[in-house]
Amino acid sequence: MSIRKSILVLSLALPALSAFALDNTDIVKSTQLKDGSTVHQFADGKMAMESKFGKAVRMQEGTSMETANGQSITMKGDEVAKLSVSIWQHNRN
Ligand SMILES: [Cu+2]
Repeated sequence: MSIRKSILVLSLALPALSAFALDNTDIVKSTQLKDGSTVHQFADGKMAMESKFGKAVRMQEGTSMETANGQSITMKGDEVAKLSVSIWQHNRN
């Protein structure tokens, strides 16, 4: 059985597991930062960092970030696990 098929079977078997229901529509806003990373904002207002290499990375809540167009954003939350799932699902397709 392929990995892809076992994931499908697993997600059908566990419809109540919220992580499997998560997709990129949970991200309401993605902002490119000056250093090449991206800050994603979820519907609940919390944020997660994606490095310029496309991996979910940690950032201390309250950290000030500079956007590519020179604005300043303050980090809210640190939803690294949530973003990891979104990135994983995105790359799977
Ligand atoms: Cu950040």
